[in-house]
Amino acid sequence: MASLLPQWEILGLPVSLPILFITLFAVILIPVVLSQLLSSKSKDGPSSFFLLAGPRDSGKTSFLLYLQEQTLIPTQTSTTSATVKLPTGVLEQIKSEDGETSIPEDIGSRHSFHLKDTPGHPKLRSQALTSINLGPKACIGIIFMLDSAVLSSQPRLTDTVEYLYELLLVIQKQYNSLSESSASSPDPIPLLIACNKNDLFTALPSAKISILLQTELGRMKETKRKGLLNAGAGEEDDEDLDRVLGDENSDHVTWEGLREFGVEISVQSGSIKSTHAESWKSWMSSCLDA
Ligand SMILES: Nc1nc2c(ncn2[C@@H]2O[C@H](COP(=O)(O)OP(=O)(O)OP(=O)(O)O)[C@@H](O)[C@H]2O)c(=O)[nH]1
Ligand SMILES: [Mg+2]
Repeated sequence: MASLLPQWEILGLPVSLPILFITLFAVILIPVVLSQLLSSKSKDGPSSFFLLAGPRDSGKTSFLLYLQEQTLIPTQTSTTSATVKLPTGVLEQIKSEDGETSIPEDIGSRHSFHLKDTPGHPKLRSQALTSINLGPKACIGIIFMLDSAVLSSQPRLTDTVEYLYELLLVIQKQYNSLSESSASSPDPIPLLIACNKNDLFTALPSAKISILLQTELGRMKETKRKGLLNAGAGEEDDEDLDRVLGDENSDHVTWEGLREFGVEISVQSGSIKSTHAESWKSWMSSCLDA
């Protein structure tokens, strides 16, 4: 029986209409689907990374080396940023009864992520601040590492809070412009305040550090708002308002309140020295899974 469907000839071969459609469908759709699949895995790519920031000597480089080597390795003060690629298996290390850690063999190298270590010296902090990028294929999450054992010293507390304030302002500014340019509000970026060195007896617990930081950030904000009111005498100045963290009508800073300004904060204690970093690693895993 002769086919009712029209037939074409390509290179002298008869081709029916359904075959032609299926071929075109495969040729056009397969590359599109493949590129979508690959871009959804972009957290593996070099343009997506965890940013490691925080004051000097807090243990940022030690944490990076700890993830690589599973032990505390001697470090030197960082003067430049360094990015390393790590398998996601390092976040799922198994701790045996004798305290030894190992990476499960089957997941050790399946996927990877990048971690960017930055120097904590006040003059070099711009390296971290300019790395913050809330756009697509950018920061997966930010780890702000601090030394839990020095926060009872006022100068060290002020230094830590000044850095955190600057970092949160950069996030807020970027989030504001992202929100203005997109129809729906973008997701806040996850930020872990990693309270390191809790093996030291002067270390404060994370709950106390959390309250201390919110109070000090509030104080810093109050000072900036007061300066603004006195200087501006009621005039609005966009540049100065950019220096106010969170709600510009309040002196308070709370983690919940900062959520609508683009950041989701979690505060967790740990110690690289006593290989106690599980909560930081599971926070990183949850960012990769999100
Ligand atoms: N007691 C204790 N010491 C730690 C811990 N983690 C890191 N250190 C020590 O803290 C010091 C500073 O560590 P680094 O990793 O170099 O600090 P950093 O944050 O990279 O410092 P900068 O590069 O100057 O910004 C080193 O002597 C580490 O051995 C910890 O959990 N407990
Ligand atoms: Mg360092």
